[in-house]
This record gives sequence, structure tokens and C-alpha cells, in this order.
Amino acid sequence: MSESEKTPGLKKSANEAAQRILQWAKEESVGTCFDRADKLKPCPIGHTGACCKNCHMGPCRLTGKNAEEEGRGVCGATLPTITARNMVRSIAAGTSAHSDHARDMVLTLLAVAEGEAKDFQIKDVKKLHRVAGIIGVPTEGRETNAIAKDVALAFLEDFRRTKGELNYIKRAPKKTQERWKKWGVTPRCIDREVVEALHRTNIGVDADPDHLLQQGVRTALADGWGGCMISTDITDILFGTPEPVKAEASFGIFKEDEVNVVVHGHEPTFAETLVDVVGEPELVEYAKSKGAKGINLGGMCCTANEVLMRHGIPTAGGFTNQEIGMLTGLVDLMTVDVQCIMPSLGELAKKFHSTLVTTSQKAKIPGAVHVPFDEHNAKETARKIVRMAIDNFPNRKPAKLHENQKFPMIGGFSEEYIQYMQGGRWRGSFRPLNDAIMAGRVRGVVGLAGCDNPRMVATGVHRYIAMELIKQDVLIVSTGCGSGACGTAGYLTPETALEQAGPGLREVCEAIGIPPILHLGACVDNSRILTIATAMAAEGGLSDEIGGMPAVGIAPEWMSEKAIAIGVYFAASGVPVIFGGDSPVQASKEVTRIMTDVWLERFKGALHFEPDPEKILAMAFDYIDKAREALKLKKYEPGRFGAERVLMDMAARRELEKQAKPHVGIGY
Ligand code: SF4
Ligand code: MSK
Repeated sequence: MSESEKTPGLKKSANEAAQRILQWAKEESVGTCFDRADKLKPCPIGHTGACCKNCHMGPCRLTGKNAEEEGRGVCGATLPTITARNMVRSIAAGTSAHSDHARDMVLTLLAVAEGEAKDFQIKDVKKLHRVAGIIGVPTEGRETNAIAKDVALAFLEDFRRTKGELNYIKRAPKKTQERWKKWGVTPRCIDREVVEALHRTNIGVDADPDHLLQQGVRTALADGWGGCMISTDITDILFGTPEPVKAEASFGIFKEDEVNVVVHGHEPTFAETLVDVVGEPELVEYAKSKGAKGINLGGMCCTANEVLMRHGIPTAGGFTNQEIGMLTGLVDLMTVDVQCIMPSLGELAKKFHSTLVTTSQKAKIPGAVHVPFDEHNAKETARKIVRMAIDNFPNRKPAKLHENQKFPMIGGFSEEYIQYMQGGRWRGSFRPLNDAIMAGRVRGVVGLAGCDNPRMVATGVHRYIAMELIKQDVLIVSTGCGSGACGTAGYLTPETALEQAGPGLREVCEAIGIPPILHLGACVDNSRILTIATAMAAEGGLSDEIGGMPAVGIAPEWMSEKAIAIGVYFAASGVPVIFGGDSPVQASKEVTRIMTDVWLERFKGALHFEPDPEKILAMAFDYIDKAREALKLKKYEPGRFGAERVLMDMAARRELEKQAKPHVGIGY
């Protein structure tokens, strides 16, 4: 008997529209990840990190009371060795995913610079110059394309250099860099760290858990300060650095009377091309000739986040919403590129009229039509796919269930924009935010990231944690499906969330003109949190390195190996990180100790796993308050600024407002 059958009314998703659609799917006997999660329990041995299948003498499963001390695989590997190796392999896989995406972005930039990708231009020349400055590419008196070519070539070195260090290591605070050097974890390049991680975890190589995890840290740092950061920056250069933009979220974004084209996955390049072509008069006319009023572009997961951040394209939400989106029966065509795409979509599409199209040369899915995208003939491919969607529109069956739920939201917060909004283009800084933290108006900052997960009430833990944090004056920066969860709950608006925010945070948000949850982009854009933390350290008044800031990372519903890589690069950069759900290293006390106590001492960051949302919150507040104490900041007192707010004299209020330029251009 499944969990939901045992517990009538058990919610599968915190999103009410998702629940209604899932109820309808149950009546129609259409299965989703929620049903599969109920039927398929995780292996209790593998789930905890106690199973090794790194050679064909195994799998070796080390269980029993004394497994930590006495358990051995056929080769003699101990439980801590096996658990550490599994962890390192997850980090390597997550790093590969982000970084292979980054490599394609570099190759696209190179193709644009060499005039081989005529459908793309460099949209943010200022950012290109900024990036060139950071990595030492000369800009003075040079053509944009010449600079772009050198930037692309310099970043290609970050994939294949055998000695030295990643270009962006120098971007981190000096003290953070020194810690990495001291502990031997400064990454040389991306590919070498991944390859070495796989080599060292192969049978009979590295067996020391701490030494293994050291390579895990080095690999994860290659992800954060390499793959993710390179990808974010090149995407900004090519398609524009995000600025706040209005959008909408949840299943009501699909239109009954228009052709619905949905982008899903992670890579922005094809989705950007679709944004360019969907409004072309010939295509709109063609749609009308088939009985539609127009063409509606929407998204899922992180490809959605990419085009939402830059164009306000609406999103149907994150990972667990992908099948539910198709269940609406309104998806005429869904294009998918890479990562977090459920293979079940191919079969599901066949149950409806929907067409699933795989566009990456790297991914095919049974049941999908494969139309590989190539940046050399991008618009041609995009138009072909939009026509396929239009041709499919007349096949749509009358909806048995129609969901109108949608929420307004604001996305588009980049490091550059956050700096600008705190002082304008010429005197932008992080001073107002640092001051607000120092004064205790803002208790601290939490990065709310990571996936949503059908093994819990999907998006529910994100929602709960987000609300509890802002009530207690914690500013949230969110990415990936964390942003999807908040957006589809209606939390990404200044109005809705400001009603919930604590008085100190509310005051700061009102003065600066920001929501208390800032949507920073896709999961690859967690790199924006690293650069924001670096800018805050440089601003002064808080910690002079990333470690020691009143800041925590939380991924309450994580499931992907990419999330593991992200969690480790945050921990190694100095941010204590708390993941929800069970620990994948819980089998070994030693590995758990290294990733918490030892990393905290070395890097001022740690990676915890805690299934109880209340405990996640308690740990987060504890880290934040202890960091405040160590920095000798004013003790955070709940409600203190609320009381003052009533009594606050005009001079104090003007002073606060003077520090921050009122927000412009997005209507609040
Ligand atoms: Fe078993 Fe060792 Fe092979 Fe792992 S590497 S499966 S522990 S024999
Ligand atoms: S999509 S990695 S489920 S955040 Fe970036 Fe979401 Fe997690 Fe995939």
C-alpha cells in the first residue's frame, strides 16, 4: 500500500493547483513521480552511503552494528572509505553537469566572437569588459569580438590546464584563497579535478576518507568558481545581465487559446532563440491559421529560470512540476535540453497530444522527437520547432480540468543589480546591506537553493523555511527550484512577502525597494551568491572572508548530484550549509565528522544533513547568531526595529533611505 493510500488526503505537493491536477491524474490512472516514489522505496543500504559498486566483486554492502570499525568490502575497503568515495563520485558527477554546460557556453561565445553564430550577439559589452578585467584580458582600444575571443580562449584553459589554478580563484577574498592553499584544495582546472576524483575513487587507489574528501572539495570548488561562475558570466555577456523583471508562476501560465511552447532543462541558448522567434509575424499568422490566438512561451525548471530572469517568460515551476505541467493537457510542445528532465515525459506526452522534443546533442529520450540544436543555425531550428508546436495545436483535446492558478512574481536579481539598487550606477555598493546586518535590522542572509522533491510534500519545506526565515528578519537569496517553489507559492512579490517579513527586514526592503526573497536565477547561478558574499566581504564591517559571515545555505528538498557539488563548494568557500532529507553519508560517523567539524575548522563552512525542518531552522539561526557574536555585531532582537519603526524620527528614516536609491522601473 502506498503512502498516499495509507494516509488519505496526504498531500503530495504544497501547491494546491498541483494537488488538484494530481488528484485528477489518479482518477484517470496516470502515474507520476509521486506514485513511483511511493512504490519504490530507496535501498536502505545505498541510501546511507554504505554500498560500494565500484568493481564487479561487489556490490559490497557494509551493514551491522560494528560496520564502521569492522566492515570490509571484498577488496578490504572500510565503511568510511566507501562512504567518502561515494560522496566524491557524486561531487564529480554534479561538477561535470554544470561544467559541461559551461563549456558549451564558452564555445558559443567563441563561435559568436569568430562570426560563426550569426543569430547571436554580445548583449552585455560592459559585463564582457568586467570579466576580461578580472581574468587579465586586455580591453583598451580593442574590438568587442577580439576581447570576447580572448575571454573564451582563457576560459577554455579552465577546462584543460594541468598546472596552476582556475582563472576565477583570484576573485575570492584573499583569506578564503589562503585557506584553500593551506589545505591543498585550490582547483587547477575543471576536467583534471573531475578525472582525478574518478581515478582516486576507483578500486584500490585512495583509501583515506579525509584525503578522498579533500579531492571532493577541490572538485566542487572547480564547479563553483569554475563551471557555475563561467556559465553565469558568459550567459550574462551573451544574453544580458539580469535586472528585475515581472513574470508569473504556476500552471495557469498555460493559455487555452494559444499555442503553448514550453522550455525545460538548463541551457539558455536555444530558449533564448525561441524568445527571439516566437513573436515573428509569420509564425503568429501561422498559429492563427490553425485556430490559435497566438504563441505562448513558458518554462519549467532552470531553463525557465534563465529566460524568466532576462525576459520575464513565465514559469510553471520546478522539478516536480514537469509531469504535472504536461498533465494539464495544454502543452502543445515541450523542448528539453539537459539535466533534471524526467525520462517519463516521453511516455506521458503520448498519453496527451503533447510533443516532446529533445534539442541537445547529448540527450535523447524514448518517445521524444530529436531535433538537435546547433548555434550555427539557431533561428532556423527554433522556427522549425515552433511550427511543430503550431501544427500540434489542433490536436489538443478539450481540457477535462483547467487550472487558472498563477501568481505574479519578480525575478532578475544579479550581483550587479543588487549593487546598483543600493546606490545607483556610480555609487553602487553593498554598504546599505552590510550596515543593515551590522545594526541587526537584517539578522543574516540565507541562500535557499536546490531541488524540490517527490519524497516529501514537494515545495512544502521550501515554503515553510522561506516564510519562517523572513519572519525573523533573514534576507533570502534563492536559485533554481528554490525560486520555483517560492514563485509558485506567490512569495516572490514585494507585497505578499512584505506582509510576512519581520519588521527590520521589511524596513530595509521598503527603503531599498526589494522583495525579501531575491530570485538570483538558475541552479548554476548559485555562483552569484559566491560573488555577492565576496562583495560583502570587500565592503567591510562584516567578515573579511566569506567564512564567518552571518550567512547559511539551505537546500531542504535536494535530490541531484549537482546539489551535492553546490553544497560542498559553498561549505569549502566558508558557508555553513544544511541539506534536508536523509544524509547520503550517514553510514559513516567519520565521514560525517569530516564534512562538519573538520571542514568548519578548515574552511569555516560545513555540510549538514537534517530531515527535520524545525531543526534546519534552529541550526541556521544558531550559525547566524554565533557569526554575529563572533563579529561583535549588535545582538539580534526580534521586533526591535518594529517598535522603533513607529517611533523612528524622520532624520533616521531619511538617513536609511539616503543610503539606498529607491528602486526604479518595475512598478513597486
Ligand atoms: Fe567491493 Fe571493494 Fe569492489 Fe567496492 S571496490 S565493490 S568495496 S570489492
Ligand atoms: S533544476 S538540480 S531540480 S534545483 Fe536546476 Fe531544480 Fe535541482 Fe534540477
